[in-house]
Amino acid sequence: MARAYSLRAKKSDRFSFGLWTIMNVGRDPFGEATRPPIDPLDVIVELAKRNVYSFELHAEDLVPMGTGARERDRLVREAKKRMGDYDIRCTNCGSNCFSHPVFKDGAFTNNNPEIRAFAVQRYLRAIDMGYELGCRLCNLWWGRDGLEVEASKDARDAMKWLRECCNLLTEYALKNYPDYELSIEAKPNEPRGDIFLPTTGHALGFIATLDHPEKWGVVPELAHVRMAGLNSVHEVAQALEAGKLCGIHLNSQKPLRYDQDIRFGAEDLKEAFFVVYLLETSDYRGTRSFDCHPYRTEDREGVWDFVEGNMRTYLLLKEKVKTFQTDKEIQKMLKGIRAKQRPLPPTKEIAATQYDAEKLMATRLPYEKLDQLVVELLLGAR
Ligand code: XUL
Ligand code: MN
Repeated sequence: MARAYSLRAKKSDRFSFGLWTIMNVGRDPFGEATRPPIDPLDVIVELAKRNVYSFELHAEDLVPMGTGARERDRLVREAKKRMGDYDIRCTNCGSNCFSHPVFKDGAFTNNNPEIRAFAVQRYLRAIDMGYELGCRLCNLWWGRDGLEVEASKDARDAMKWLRECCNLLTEYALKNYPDYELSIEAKPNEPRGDIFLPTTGHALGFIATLDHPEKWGVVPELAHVRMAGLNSVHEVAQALEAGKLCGIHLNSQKPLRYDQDIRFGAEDLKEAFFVVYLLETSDYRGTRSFDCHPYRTEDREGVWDFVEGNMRTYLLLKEKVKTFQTDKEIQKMLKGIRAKQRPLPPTKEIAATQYDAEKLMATRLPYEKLDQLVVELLLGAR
């Protein structure tokens, strides 16, 4: 039967990949690389050819640490040229302050203020580079900012240092690029035993304490939420409802395990469906960005199967969202369950009302049927 929709990505789908996801060579803590590296400039072109809307990067993905100023300028020029020639944008430029051994005990929360300042400097340069590449978001994932040894840092100091560094970045952005935004990507652990601000909720609480909270948002990553055994749909929903969703990292993950970072939808289709539902039924205009990597068993060709797979799953789930919204049985059921919504009365009235618990609990909640309908919809039976 011919499909009424296409599984081919369009620029208007706003798909995005981190350069580092494609540059991943399959190394893990127990094994060496299993495929050859791909040059970041080639990654930009290959993504563009597949109708990917944008890429994200750490400045160091394009310009490795230690590169001289002239070579840095050449690489940025070359990236811009390829972006123009092949029609692809850059939508987030962060900094890698986690790989180099200087950051072995953290960047923004290192006990050494000189290392903290060095990390800030790297982010300032990432903001400069991002601006040159036409992007307006600097997403911060402070992977090494955490600890294993509780005695080694006072977590209250860590909060103050994180705040100081974030405020410095805001000051710089406001002064030089007033339309630049910053965001925090939370993760509970890995590579540290515990990372500071482990969830998006923690990040939102922290942002409220910054000098300019309005400049800051969050970029939840589904796998990070699932690593903590939490509900990624709710995390994205909270960020959306707070008007703070700057971006999203889509991927997949078995709960409570090491950071698996696998293809979107590979493990958790129902959760993935409800995330797509949130993105597609809200006013979110950001990218649908994939932050995962091909299985270690893949060769170079498999990397592009991985790219296509992420986008195809998203497009399929987007179609399922439309079916969900037009399925008469599901919608009728939802209408019944969610009833007529209205604001609660004033406390005076609430305090004086006689609530009849027996009567209130009699409302039927046909959740077995509802959930089965969603399962059938996802399985293609509706
Ligand atoms: C790590 C992770 C990072 C950030 C970018 O788990 O998600 O790749 O997205 O630094
Ligand atoms: Mn990520």
